[in-house]
Amino acid sequence: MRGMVSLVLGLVLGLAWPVAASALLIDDFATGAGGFVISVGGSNPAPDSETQVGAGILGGERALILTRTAGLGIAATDVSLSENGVYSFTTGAGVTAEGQLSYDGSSGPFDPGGLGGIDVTDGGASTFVRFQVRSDQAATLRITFLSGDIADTLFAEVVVPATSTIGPFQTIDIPFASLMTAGAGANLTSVGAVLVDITGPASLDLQIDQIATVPEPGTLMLLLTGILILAGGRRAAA
Ligand SMILES: [Ca+2]
Repeated sequence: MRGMVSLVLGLVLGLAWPVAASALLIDDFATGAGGFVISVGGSNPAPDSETQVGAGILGGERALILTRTAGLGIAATDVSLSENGVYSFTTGAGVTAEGQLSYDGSSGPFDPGGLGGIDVTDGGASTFVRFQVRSDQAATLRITFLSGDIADTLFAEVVVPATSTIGPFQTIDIPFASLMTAGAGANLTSVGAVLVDITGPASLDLQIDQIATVPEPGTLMLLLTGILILAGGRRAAA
């Protein structure tokens, strides 16, 4: 009986541990470096974009998009491999822009079903989407999940507090339960595309270190405690 309990415990831990520990990485910006600058002059809106590929990116590909919306100075965006990979959004004095990271698994036109139905809940293990982000001014991050139709989404908007682009990254956790619905919503266990939008004031410098879905902090310890209590009870009974 004790051998059976150990076997069952081993199987449960073997199944539960990697799911809970790994979470689901959307992007840590450690692959697919590059970027571009929207230069001084011209007219607005001034859009530009670049497709970047890498093994660590959800769907293997990200589109880096930036649209200058006011001011005729510089706006720039890039992914740098420094500091374990960082996404940067930068606008000059008097310049505002809208940044977007698009994950749809393809380099063609945006495909709201392009990822083919990814379970961003990790089979239910992940209940939050987590940003590691820092910014020199308050800015707005919006994350959008789509399941095949551009009009049907789950989304959330959060304000990134002004800190610094030199200090540590801030952790912002958004519970899946707090996502808002547009149209018919989306299915988090069958996601076809993920969008991250950045907006803020002029002269904004914002950086993202990582985007992932994660278990609620403490969930793993509760799970292990429950398993150990269960195993202990069975052992006592045997
Ligand atoms: Ca990173």
